[in-house]
Amino acid sequence: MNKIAKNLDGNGKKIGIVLSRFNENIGAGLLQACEQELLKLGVNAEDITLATVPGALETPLILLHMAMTEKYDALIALGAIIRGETYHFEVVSNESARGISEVQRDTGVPVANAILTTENDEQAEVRVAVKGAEAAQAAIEMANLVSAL
Ligand code: INI
Repeated sequence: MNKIAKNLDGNGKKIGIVLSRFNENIGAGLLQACEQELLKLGVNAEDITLATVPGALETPLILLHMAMTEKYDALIALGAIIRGETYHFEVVSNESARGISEVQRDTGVPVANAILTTENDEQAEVRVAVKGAEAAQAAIEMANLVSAL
């Protein structure tokens, strides 16, 4: 059997990040954790491109445009959708997640989804560091896996 090993080496990888500004403090924490992890995995700072959008619903469109440039090995979506702050929580959560999945399926560019969906700010705050770092790891692992196939 030819087994492809998990590879978290980010050296030379080009990463695009789309950050929703809607819950700005949570977004800032996710971005910090994500960027720190990308650098730790060997990604060069100049190979990371950040675009910000008003809310999670705008994220898939910008991911799609980034994917279509063919400049990125993987993309990362960051943001937070907090039930207590929206009467249309389900619409924003479901549509943004569906759109993000469609981008990776339709373009073949891996997209790590770290748009938090939580009941309240406190739940989001405790997940920020872990989710930001996990998104970075998922992006690098998937980029390497795609190029190893
Ligand atoms: N966008 C978010 O990223 N998080 C939210 O919690 C949120 N709430 O609460 O509604 C949210 N809504 C905005 C939405 O993503 C769009 O920006 C808006 O509908 C304009 O298209």
